[in-house]
Amino acid sequence: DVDEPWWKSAVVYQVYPRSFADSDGDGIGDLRGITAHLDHLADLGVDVLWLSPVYPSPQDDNGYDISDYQDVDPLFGTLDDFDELLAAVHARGMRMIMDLVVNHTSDEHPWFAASRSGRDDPRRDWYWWRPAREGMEPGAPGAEPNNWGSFFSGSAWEFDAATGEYYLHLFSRKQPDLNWENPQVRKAVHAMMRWWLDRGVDGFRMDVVNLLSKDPALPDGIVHEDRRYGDGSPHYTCGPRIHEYLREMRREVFAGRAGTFLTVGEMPGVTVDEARLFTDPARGEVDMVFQFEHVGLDHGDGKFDPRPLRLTDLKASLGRWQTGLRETGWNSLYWNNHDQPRVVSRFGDDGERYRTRSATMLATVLHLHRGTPYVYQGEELGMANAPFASVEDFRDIESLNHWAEAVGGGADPREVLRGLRATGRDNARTPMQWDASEHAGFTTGTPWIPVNPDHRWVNAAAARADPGSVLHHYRRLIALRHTEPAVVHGDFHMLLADDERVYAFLRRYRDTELLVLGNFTGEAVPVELPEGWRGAELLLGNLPPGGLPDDGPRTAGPRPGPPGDRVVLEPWEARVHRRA
Ligand code: ISL
Repeated sequence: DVDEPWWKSAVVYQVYPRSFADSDGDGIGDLRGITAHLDHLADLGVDVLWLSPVYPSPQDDNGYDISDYQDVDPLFGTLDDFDELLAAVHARGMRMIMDLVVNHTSDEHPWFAASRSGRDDPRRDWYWWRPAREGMEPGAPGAEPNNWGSFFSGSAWEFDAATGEYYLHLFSRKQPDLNWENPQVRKAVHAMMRWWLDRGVDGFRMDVVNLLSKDPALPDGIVHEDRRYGDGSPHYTCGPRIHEYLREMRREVFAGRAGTFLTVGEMPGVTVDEARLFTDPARGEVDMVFQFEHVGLDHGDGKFDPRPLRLTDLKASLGRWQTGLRETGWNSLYWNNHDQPRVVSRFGDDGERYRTRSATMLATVLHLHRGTPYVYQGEELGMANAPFASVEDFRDIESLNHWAEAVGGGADPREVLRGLRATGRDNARTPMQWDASEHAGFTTGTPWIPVNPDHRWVNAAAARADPGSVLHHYRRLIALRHTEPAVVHGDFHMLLADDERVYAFLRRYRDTELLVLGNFTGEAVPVELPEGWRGAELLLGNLPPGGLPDDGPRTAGPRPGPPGDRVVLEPWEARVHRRA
């Protein structure tokens, strides 16, 4: 194992700065706020902090629209504050990775200002400029260069009257796509990355990095039923030159550098087969990817048309990723990030009775898979979706644009609101809940988005004081990864693939075997144990150490193993058994 990369046994914690901790009372989280709360991360035992964007930005997409790659937005502080944070992270033996957002810049980035200034500007070709569709009046309805829709509703093209052409934006119109075909663009990005590494950062989480290479012909996409725009994704997802770009980046940025780095590529639409290529160490592209299959299983006709998850679908999907990257490559494991609704509301039960139990069950199942787990701020407290009452409560451009387009197109506003409440990204963006005080200890001012009222009972201070809290369970899971080699290196074998209620699998490493069981329902469920697990040690479970109220007395600490070949899992119970 000594030859294995360090990040295989690491756990990453994502901080979304705007919502983590506000040190100056302006209602927006900042770098000094993060520095002041680093012991929370150190106590959890995480190895890496992933910092979502803090660069200067008009904040059209909360910082994923960057106007200067080599500075810090005054909202979040200064470069000095950044250096202090980085030093404090390192002083605690942790590493820090930056968010690298280079599929697009802000339209207020000087590169784009130059590019838009005239058709002959040397930077014109740094972005995707195209004339109106053949034979159509520039700027007229339907004259866009192709039929692609944007991720944030509407066309992916914006007409620029000054030069009479359109520019491509897969996200908001304030996020023009960079043209990676141009070698100068790539060189500029590489130089910027080296600048951050020289400053001491330990790697990058690469935003939508599998969308960098577009088919330069930019062909129309297929228009699915009832849709206004075409689906351009086959023409930009894992496009023709993507592997070349990533290998070049690795070579130009990391080669010959002392230190140990982590790169993780965010890759919507990536398949297992592509991911194996991206993460094959011999190819030198990225260390791991974020795939999206398991967080799309409860989407219907798009993400804002939620439907119930079928557990068998989840097992089939995650199981396929485990198998697909078994020999070559590596998985990242996540339920949550700043784009996803809260997992306890989504796949668990966020009511008072089963919040802790279901959040710890979900954590156990995820963290016992093979791969590198990511914890998103507040997940370790069991933070839940926000009780948004109307569209006025939302801040996110994706949700607001979707509302305008859907309601404008005649959809039932109550249905649209139902979709936003279930999957809107603001669910993940309410402030971190530090304590039970008015604004949850997040700010002394007025938070940019209201705190979740459940912070009165779901908060870090209360969790710290309660050994049965979600927080302490995450701490135990992270510690287990650091002490039990089978968690990191064990192979993965799915059990009960057809069971709609229980998630079960084996991990095997040398002489150690782990059996993981998770009840995905609020009812007691009997389970037939596989051969030979009778009486096996319970390494970790999520029932209260003192036992259930009407369950008879139990001693604290590990409970004895299951008595027979059949066990009954309590509602939302999780167990990790070990035998050697
Ligand atoms: O949540 C989504 C919209 O349905 C995702 O498709 C999301 O946009 C996608 O995961 C890309 O996310 C990343 O890039 C976006 C940014 O808005 C997200 O916050 C970021 O994580 C554009 O930079």
